[in-house]
Amino acid sequence: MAPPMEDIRLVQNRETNLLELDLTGKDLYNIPDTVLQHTEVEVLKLSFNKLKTLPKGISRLSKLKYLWLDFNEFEEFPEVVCELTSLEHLYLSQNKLRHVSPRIGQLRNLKVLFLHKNELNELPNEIFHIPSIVDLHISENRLVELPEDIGLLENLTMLRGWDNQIRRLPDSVCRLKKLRLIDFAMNQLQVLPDGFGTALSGVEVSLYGNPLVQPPFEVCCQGVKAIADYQDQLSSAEDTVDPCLKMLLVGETCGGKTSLKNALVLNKSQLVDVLSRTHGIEITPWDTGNEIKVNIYDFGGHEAYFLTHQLFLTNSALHLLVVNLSAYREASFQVEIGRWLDMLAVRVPGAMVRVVGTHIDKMSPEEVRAKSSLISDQIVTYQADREATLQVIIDKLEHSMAHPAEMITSCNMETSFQELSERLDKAKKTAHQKLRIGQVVIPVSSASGLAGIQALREEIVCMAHNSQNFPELRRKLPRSWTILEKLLSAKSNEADCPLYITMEDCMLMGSSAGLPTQSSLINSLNYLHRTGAVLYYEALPRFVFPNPTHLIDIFKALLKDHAEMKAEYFKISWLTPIERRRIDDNFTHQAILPHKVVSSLLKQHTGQSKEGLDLLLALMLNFGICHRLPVPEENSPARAYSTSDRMYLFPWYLRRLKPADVQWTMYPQEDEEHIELVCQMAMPSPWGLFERWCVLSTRHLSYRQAWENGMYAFSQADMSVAIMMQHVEEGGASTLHVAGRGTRECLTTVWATVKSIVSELHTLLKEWPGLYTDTFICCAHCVKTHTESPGYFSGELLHHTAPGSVRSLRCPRTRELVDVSLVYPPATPTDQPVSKECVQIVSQKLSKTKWRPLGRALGLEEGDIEAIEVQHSRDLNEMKYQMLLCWQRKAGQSAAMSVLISALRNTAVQENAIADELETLAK
Ligand SMILES: Nc1nc2c(ncn2[C@@H]2O[C@H](COP(=O)(O)OP(=O)(O)OP(=O)(O)O)[C@@H](O)[C@H]2O)c(=O)[nH]1
Ligand SMILES: [Mg+2]
Repeated sequence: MAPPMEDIRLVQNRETNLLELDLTGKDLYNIPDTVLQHTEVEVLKLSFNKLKTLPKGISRLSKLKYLWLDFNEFEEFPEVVCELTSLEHLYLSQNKLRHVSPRIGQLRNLKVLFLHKNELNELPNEIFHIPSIVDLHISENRLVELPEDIGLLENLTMLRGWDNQIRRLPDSVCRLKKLRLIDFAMNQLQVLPDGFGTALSGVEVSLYGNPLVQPPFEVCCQGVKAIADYQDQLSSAEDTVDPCLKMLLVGETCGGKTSLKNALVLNKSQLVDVLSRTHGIEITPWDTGNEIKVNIYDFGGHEAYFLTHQLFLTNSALHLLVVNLSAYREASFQVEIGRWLDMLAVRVPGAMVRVVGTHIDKMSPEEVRAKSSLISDQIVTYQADREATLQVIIDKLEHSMAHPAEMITSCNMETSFQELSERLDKAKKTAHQKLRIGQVVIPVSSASGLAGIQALREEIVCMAHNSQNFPELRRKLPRSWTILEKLLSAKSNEADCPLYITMEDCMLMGSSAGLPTQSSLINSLNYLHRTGAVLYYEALPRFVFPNPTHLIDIFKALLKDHAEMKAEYFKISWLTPIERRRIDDNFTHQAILPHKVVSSLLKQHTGQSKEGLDLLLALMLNFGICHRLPVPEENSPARAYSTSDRMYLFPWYLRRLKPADVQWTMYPQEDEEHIELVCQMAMPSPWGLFERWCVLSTRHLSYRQAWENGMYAFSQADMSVAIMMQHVEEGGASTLHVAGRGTRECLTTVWATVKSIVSELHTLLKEWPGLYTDTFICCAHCVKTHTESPGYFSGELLHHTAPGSVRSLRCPRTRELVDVSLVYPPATPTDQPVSKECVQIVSQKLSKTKWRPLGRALGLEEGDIEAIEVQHSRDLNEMKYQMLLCWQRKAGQSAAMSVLISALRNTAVQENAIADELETLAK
């Protein structure tokens, strides 16, 4: 059915001034003749229709610059578009095209060519002879190769080809000097072209989901710089690394993991006593008698360890999900299997998983068969449900794109559209990265007789040998890297191996291994960290932990279940009964422990010196495991809640509900503005995400009350701005909220604080690449008017500023007008970076007691501050200087003069004289 005539009218776009004809989502099978009469049209939008062909007459639209034909039903390439020689943008994605006409080469002005999500096996070479192309999107096709001629696209800035079957990238991609993004995730790439890293320096590279061997995946996911360094080092000398498979035993407590490990390694039954639970993680080498060695990571299945487990998960490992088959019931699926699969799916998407059923010595063969087949069916349903959940998201996004009138979630239609299509890409990529779960349960008994153990052993060896499963097992590395690994491993095997090696010592090791520069050393350390050989965190750049198990001991000391933790501090002999009662009270109700107790527990478990203890605490803070409570100002309202001791809050131990005295009303007061951001996920939130988010956010906050699923605080920059963070879990889905409130005068601070906290969340979320999330800005008008389910604006707006002319926007749900300053954050002035001279001034003049508060006001983590203190404890000026450098390094371009000046004026710092001096200098 043709759309009514009045719909077919030319409109001049207010922003671009181009003449547009918009027929998106009109269910068109053919293009109405009236369209062809508009020969002056420059933008023709025909997305989301049912078109299979284009009429010849379309060639009359000779001024056409933009042609949108995506989400239609083209099976044959519409040749006639090749006559539209003014075309600059051609969108043909989401059709069923099997080929592209070579005549496309006639479009000499083409800049953007979108062909993704079709059925293309190959592309005509002519595409690569259109030098004007800047953006080529060929993802989600069936391409197996790219021609060398791609190197001729000298203006190309964006090259997206994810989800194809491409086996190698042509060497000529290294000639694409203008490239900013290259995305070939989810292909079949094993080897990258020589010189790729150096030639494409500064380019954003996405290569996950490829069986990369050269460079290894762990190097590629660190970006081009690491690739360049690897390739550079490799060119001087290479070593073949002995294959070693990382095998993780995961699953519920008492599933039989440790007993299974014993059976595999010792080849005899050694059942674990039922009370000897595994604490943390135990790593055991297993000699399979085969060329492939295996390192078994045995994870304690108790909830207290869930947080830290995730830190040890890496791609390219084999995961055995161990279940007590004898005790298994249909209703146990979520606890025994589902939530473990959830954890793996979001943390290491695409990982290889096998389910092992233990305790079969207690079952009849029929029972084993029945339960195994029950589990297999449940896994199939689980996977189908997960796919369906993501499909719902994908369908919704496609629907929004097809109905532009409903989807306006910002001032600018193009931004909304682009944002939706990015979210769609993300959702599709997430859906694509499925776990590789074997659906057959492997039945074993670790009791005498070891039924099924030999078969499991053979299966593991067989899987390891299959290069499709673990292509990276047989890898070549730069000789300098393997030497460094050997040196570090020798160190970790020494009887008195220290917890950490300083960067200075590590540099010496590096240079004797042939890594002359610090950056080449760091790349190699990052690689070793990702393989699990050492631990090296960018947030603690001066320390390398040669023995990961030592760190596990530390986690063990502080992450236990409630009862065990209580038992630990009750054992501390030097506490008086009164002290003990107070500590117990604080811990039970507020999850707070004083410094002396934390130190004592760490000391018991790790035997560390004072310096070592401070470093450990810094490490805890960096991991987001606990945070140090600020010591409030003498006259601050927070004073009543805190003491002058150093106190640490461990959010996982919080069991209490929201305390009644939290002064946050359900709705904002008349004179208050309310800015709220919501992060939605269609599944339970990953373990520890909310707690770690709260810990890391505390660097922007001052005084807080925390409870099991929430935190209430004030902005660090202005105590009259209140912040509330909450975690809501409902019907298998979860949302994380952060809301800020203050009077209109404080609106800029409200926005700034909420933005910083959201940015902490987005940084954290990178640790869960398989998790699909959406961030929204809650409609402030809805909140103010107590609307039950408020409308949502796109979270992308956080990164934009409102167009100057717009004063208000319509809520996407209620269509009511809302003030634009409550939807878009205020523009931040672009100002000058901090000069060396200013850094000198601040480090000389800042008073002794203010360097820590200043570091916090600048957004540094407690861990950074403590690490600086440990390293430069004898030189105060150096400490201040390093703190500022650390801030500049971390904040990058945002390390502006205005930020430093306002931090100096912060209530906790109050170095106004220095701020004035800098201000004068800035003028
Ligand atoms: N009969 C029989 N008992 C088993 C088998 N596997 C484990 N057990 C017993 O089951 C209990 C739990 O076994 P563990 O190996 O400690 O279980 P786990 O999964 O390591 O437990 P956590 O360390 O707490 O996560 C112990 O009492 C074991 O002796 C088995 O195959 N047959
Ligand atoms: Mg165990």
